[in-house]
Amino acid sequence: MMKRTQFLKFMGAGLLLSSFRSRQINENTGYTLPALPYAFDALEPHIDKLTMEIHHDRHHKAYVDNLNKALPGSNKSLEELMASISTQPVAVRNNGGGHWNHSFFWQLLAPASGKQPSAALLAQIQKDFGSLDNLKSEFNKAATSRFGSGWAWLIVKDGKLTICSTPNQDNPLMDVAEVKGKPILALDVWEHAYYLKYQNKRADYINAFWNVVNWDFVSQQFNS
Ligand code: MN3
Repeated sequence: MMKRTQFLKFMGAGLLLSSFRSRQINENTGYTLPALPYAFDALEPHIDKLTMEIHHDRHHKAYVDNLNKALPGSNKSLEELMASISTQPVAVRNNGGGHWNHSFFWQLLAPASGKQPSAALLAQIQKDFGSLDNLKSEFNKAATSRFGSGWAWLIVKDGKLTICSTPNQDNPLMDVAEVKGKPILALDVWEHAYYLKYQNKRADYINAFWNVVNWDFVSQQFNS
């Protein structure tokens, strides 16, 4: 049996240890990797399980870890960072952009459901592009023609829907972006997003992507 004094010492050490741990965690919170809102295989066969696993657990995690290294103790929101990214070192631009872009991307994907844009979003699409098919073909062009690594975007700019693309991990929220606006849909066209399943056939990946667009999320972004 443990004596009372030993027991108290034991408990005290435990409390010290746990308060030290929680202090460590608080100090190190910074930016955190959001969980995927569905299983790794939920987007099969359009986006495969292994790609999703590596993309989220390794690539996105690395952006978060490297952002925390580049900006220790930061309490700025990612949106604040994006709006003043020209004042930040390149590591913050690349990793902060990577963190925002992927956090957004996971949410705008969902298991294939056959759902469509909301009535309000569809009306705006028809106004600005003529039809959803035209929007898709314009978006596909931007995604296919982005040279090297980057993203294709559907944004709201001056009350209109606009398609653009960015290099690397830049996005239209950044003050340095060529075309600025509020993103409502995006596609990651880095090779790490599709190479395991589609190899050099980026166009096949882009076509498959439309099957797993979460139109509920995209419509919410449009309305907000
Ligand atoms: Mn990526």
